[in-house]
Amino acid sequence: MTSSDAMSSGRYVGMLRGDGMAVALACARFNDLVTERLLAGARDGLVRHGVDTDSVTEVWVPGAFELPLVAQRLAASGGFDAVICLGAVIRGTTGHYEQVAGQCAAGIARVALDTGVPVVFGVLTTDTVEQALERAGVKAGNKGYEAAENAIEMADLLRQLPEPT
Ligand code: INI
Repeated sequence: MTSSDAMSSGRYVGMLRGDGMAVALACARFNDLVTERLLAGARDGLVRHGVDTDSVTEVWVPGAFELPLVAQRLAASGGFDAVICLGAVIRGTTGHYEQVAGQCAAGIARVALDTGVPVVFGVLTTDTVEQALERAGVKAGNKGYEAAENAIEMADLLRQLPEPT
């Protein structure tokens, strides 16, 4: 569906067409055995759907808790069509799982609403490292890849929708 089709039908659907898009990846170093795989999956998803490798920016932060601040800087810069946050919060390794996971999710949602830029939650929240690895490409898909698709779909949808007044 093209933008003009959408205008005439009143139906908007984001498509997986990443050509011409600039995307930022914010990745947490904590549990990097998992997050490196999410990053590889996200890069794969972006390139497969037409995003030029040179238009992908990669930024590392210490842990998932730091993702919202960096996402906010990236989104507010005006230089990106979407920001993808990647992390792995694993219950088994922390006593403050709920706080880290909760603040990360809430912060990311807030950045998207504050900036109007799609900010995707590509953060695994699992009980064990094994479960996280499974969802990072070993067995049950790759959440990084899915995050890339969500980012492109949302960025494409927003480029079709009317601008805010
Ligand atoms: N950060 C993570 O990304 N994943 C975790 O599982 C985790 N645990 O287990 O605590 C974690 N903690 C660090 C946190 O994100 C911050 O970097 C730290 O609290 C400093 O602000």
